[in-house]
Amino acid sequence: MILTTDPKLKEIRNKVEAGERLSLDDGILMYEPDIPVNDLGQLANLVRERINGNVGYYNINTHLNPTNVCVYRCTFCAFRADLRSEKSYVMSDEQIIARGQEAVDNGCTEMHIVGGLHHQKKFEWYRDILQILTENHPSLHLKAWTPVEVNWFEFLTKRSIKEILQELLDAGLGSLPGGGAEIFHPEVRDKICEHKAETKAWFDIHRAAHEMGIRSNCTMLYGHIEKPFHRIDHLIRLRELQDETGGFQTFIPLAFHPENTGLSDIKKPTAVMDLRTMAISRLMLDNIAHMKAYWIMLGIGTAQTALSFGADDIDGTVRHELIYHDAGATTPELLTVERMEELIREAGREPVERDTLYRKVIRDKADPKKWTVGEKIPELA
Ligand code: V47
Repeated sequence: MILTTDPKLKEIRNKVEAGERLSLDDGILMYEPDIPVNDLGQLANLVRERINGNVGYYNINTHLNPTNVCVYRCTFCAFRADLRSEKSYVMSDEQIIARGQEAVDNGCTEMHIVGGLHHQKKFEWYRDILQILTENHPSLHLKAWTPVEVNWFEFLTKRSIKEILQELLDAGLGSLPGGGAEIFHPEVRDKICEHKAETKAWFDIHRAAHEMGIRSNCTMLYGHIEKPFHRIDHLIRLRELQDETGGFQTFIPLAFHPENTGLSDIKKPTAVMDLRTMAISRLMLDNIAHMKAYWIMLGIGTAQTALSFGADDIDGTVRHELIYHDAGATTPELLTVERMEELIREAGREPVERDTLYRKVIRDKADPKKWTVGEKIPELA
């Protein structure tokens, strides 16, 4: 039940209660600083509970960043390195297989794989990372390579998006992660990640993936040089592709972490901005089933609170995360399943383990490292 609503939100509240779509102007209004974040939270919670009830989803996963060497110099990135820098690395096949083994030993269902665009590596190197993981650890779902990598593979191979995606599927690709979206509007994109996969390329790749039956996630990097208009424009562009294909599973708003980046003079977004952005995202993206509060990036307390501000998922146990930790994240490197469940319960939600494709995971009671997938979690009507 909604207890209070600022009079300026009356029309928006009526639309949300009636299940009507919010406009660009509605979105921009919700970012006005005098709009109480709690009122937005209550509205977003209404939508969240309508779609996902009282459940708080999580998964057991690990990250793999095979190299940090990257041809691009995105101003917000603290992870990338030049080939000759002391910080640069490239993982060997043996190291990658060992990471897969560690993931299986820890009961992971998913490996999240993204990395730099190494100018001395061919497409086949990226493809074969999936191949060797699939051959050695077939139970892992490989959520791998964003449109930034796929766009680079197009440049390297001169093949079409669908040919590339088909080769990746044949090598074991399970789904696409949501990264590389940053901010789509050229006024911002051209300043923070010039040359990197352009907005049209990002959408063409997700569209092609969805047409091939590959599910994907989507993100937005906020809290740097963008304005509310750019954020809402970004969300509406995602909503439009989702109307067309229905292929996005979850949206992850990503708060900018400034440390060690080219934008280190900017302050990290506050928890209030994080919660406002989560709530507005839930309200604007009426056709995407899930909203992730990525605890690594938000911090544990804000991620828990976000479960009442529109989010229904706190991502995974995570292990070996580098992108945020290189940029100053102070969150732990991983959380145990017990801790994840405890945090979700403490936030008043019922923890449910899901796999990457939002199917319930059923664990073997005698040996929790063994699991099978259960029913698919219903999506939007
Ligand atoms: O694309 C990079 C962002 C993204 C910084 O699909 C930064 O389930 C903040 O996409 N401060 C990668 N953000 C992470 C990502 C992701 C994370 C969790 C789950 C999923 C999923 C996807 O991180 C990049 C970029 O937008 N990023 N550097 C930084 N300093």
